[in-house]
This record gives sequence, structure tokens and C-alpha cells, in this order.
Amino acid sequence: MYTQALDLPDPSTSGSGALSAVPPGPTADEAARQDRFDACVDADGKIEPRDWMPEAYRKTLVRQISQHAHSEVVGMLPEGNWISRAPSLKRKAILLAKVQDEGGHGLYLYSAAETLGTSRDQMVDALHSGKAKYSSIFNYPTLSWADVGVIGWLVDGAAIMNQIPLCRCSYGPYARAMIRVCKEESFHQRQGYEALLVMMRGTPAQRAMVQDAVNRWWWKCLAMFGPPDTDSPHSAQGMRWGIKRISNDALRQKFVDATVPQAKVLGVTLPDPDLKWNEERQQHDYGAIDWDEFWATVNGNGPCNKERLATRVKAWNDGQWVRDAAQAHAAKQKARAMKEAA
Ligand code: BYC
Repeated sequence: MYTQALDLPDPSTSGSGALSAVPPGPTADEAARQDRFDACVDADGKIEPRDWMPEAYRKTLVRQISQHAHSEVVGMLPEGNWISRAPSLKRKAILLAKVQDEGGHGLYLYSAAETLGTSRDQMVDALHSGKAKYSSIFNYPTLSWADVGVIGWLVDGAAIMNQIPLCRCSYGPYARAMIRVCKEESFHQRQGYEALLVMMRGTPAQRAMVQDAVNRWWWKCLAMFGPPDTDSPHSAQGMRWGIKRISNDALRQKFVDATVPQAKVLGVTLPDPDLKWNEERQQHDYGAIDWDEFWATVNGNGPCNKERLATRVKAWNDGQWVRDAAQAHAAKQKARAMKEAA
């Protein structure tokens, strides 16, 4: 009954074209490069663009960095909607600066991905055609001014929690970009929290607006850290390569523990009846996250996915004349410089 499965090729009859049972091993040079790479990662060193790296490491970085860059750029949209409706000149100036910072973060990150051999055009194409991912969190609507404060407090708070460990990522350009991004995110988080503190000292209607925004964003922020460690296909390898330093679940837990006292100071209730301090674990327990809703959103079926992509594609198309004009100007300058040099 097992005879066919146990049939082995006869080595005397299998020529050089025959399938080999074991793929050819690495050459001595390849093995030495891999050893140098592993040693650098194990010693907490930095891999730089000129260094040899395994193809899978490069691919993983491009996947994560391009997803991260797109998140920054799409992340400008929910808050950008409120620039013209900010309640005062001060809030408008702060929001303008914040949204502009997010665009800047996208640019640092696209540049970091370019050092891995993937062009900006390729990444933008992948986003616009719906192939590339961006953070689930930006597919929810911003219904009131309090949402802008809550995005600063919770979304940027979650982003900092996730991004501080990335400052120690093994890939040099990504790690260095994250240092600056984290400094700016920290300002974003504080401006959001301060805006909410002001509203909580205001009228009952303002306080209710803050609580409503917290109710709508809390669970989405917990999901933002990614699937549970047991369902996270990339985590183990990402940690082995020193790209990820802290797991999705561990970061989520740190975020919950850091946020509970902030909510108390603010005077809002986090919408989770199961949220309570666990004396034994010295951490908070929290309720179940709706992962079906998360995956539906990641896979394009959240409340604003279509609108967000359509807005990005329109902005890209509307900006074509600017890119054309910049290129024409650069070509003219180059031609003039060559004429003068001749
Ligand atoms: N949304 O094996 P896993 C910001 C995907 S922007 C969508 O755990 P990994 C801000 C994941 O990509 C914040 N997809 O993956 C801007 C993977 O799918 P693929 C953005 C998600 O990579 C403006 C699959 O699920 N931050 O701060 O080990 C205003 C399996 O996941 C999400 C970053 O991008 C999600 N939430 O870990 C305000 C940080 N989560 O690629 C704020 C950099 C997971 O196989 N990225 N997926 O198709 C990371 O740290 C990691 O990539 C993640 C996921 C923790 C997100």
C-alpha cells in the first residue's frame, strides 16, 4: 500500500538533470555572508543598505516600512477633515502642524524603503491599487471635534508604544527614521490629551462628546497593535531578525496599563466592563477584541476604506501637474547649467 510513496530514485540512473532529494547547500561565500549577518543581528548591530542581507529580511522590511509609510499618509485624512472646522485659531495651527508632520513621517519612511530597492512609485502604485496595507485605524470616521483629541491621545499613544521599540530595529535607516518620528508623535499625543482635558473642564455636552469619542476609538486602538501573538504569522521571524523587539500582545498590554491612569485623570470611562487590575499579574485584564471586525477592516471592508483610497488617488491625480512642473523646472535648470559649463 505504501510502495509508491517509498519509491526512491536510483542514483545510478539519475543523471545531472534529475531532481535532487536535497537542494544544493549554500556555497562557502554565501554561508560566510549569512554568518556575518546573523552575528551582526545577534550583537544588536545595525544592518545598512550597503550590507548583504537575506532576501526574506529585505522583503519583510519593505512590507512593514511601506505599510507604515502608507499609514502615515492615509492617517492625515481623518484629522485633515477637521482643519477647516477647528474651534479656534490655536487649535487649527496645532492640527495643521500635526497633519503636516504625518506627511513628513511618510516621506522619511518611503525614503527608508527606497534604500532597500523599492521605488516610491512602486509603493504608491501598490497603495492605490489596493494591494498594499495601511493601518486599520484610519478606516473609521471622525464624527466630532473630540475625535481629533482622542486620535492624538489614543491613536498616537498606541503608535508611540509600537514605534519606540522600532528605534532599536536592526535596519539602520528604519531605526534612525523612527527616532525623529517618535519625538514628533510624543508632541502629537500630548496635544490630543491637552485638548481633551480642556473639553472635560467644559460643559456637560463637551464631556459627553469626549466620552462618546473614547467609546468609539478604544477597541480599534487595541486592535491596532495587530493580531494576537498566536495568530501573527510574521512575529517570530521579525523578532529573530531584530525588526520587532516587543510582541503585539506585550505592546497592547503596555498600552492598556499606561492608558488606564490617564483615563482616570481625564475623567473618562474606558468602555470595557472586564477591564480591571490583576494583582497577581501586576497588569490589567481586559475584555475580548472583535478580531472579525478588525480583519474585515484590514481586508478593505471597514466603514471608510473606499473613501480613504479614493481620496488618496484623487490627491495623487490632482497633484500630477505639480510633479510635471517640478520635473520640467529641474530639466531646464540642468540644461542651463550644462550650457554654462560648456
Ligand atoms: N492594520 O504577523 P503580523 C501612525 C497585518 S501610523 C492593518 O502581526 P507584523 C499615525 C500585517 O501587516 C501607525 N494591517 O504582522 C499616523 C500582516 O499582513 P501582511 C502605523 C495590520 O508586521 C497618523 C498581518 O496583519 N504603524 O502612527 O509582524 C496619525 C499579520 O500581522 C495591522 C506601523 O505601521 C493593522 N493594525 O506586525 C496618527 C508600525 N496589524 O503584511 C498616527 C510598523 C497587523 O502579511 N508596523 N496587520 O499582508 C509594525 O509594527 C507591524 O507591521 C505591525 C504588524 C505590528 C503593525
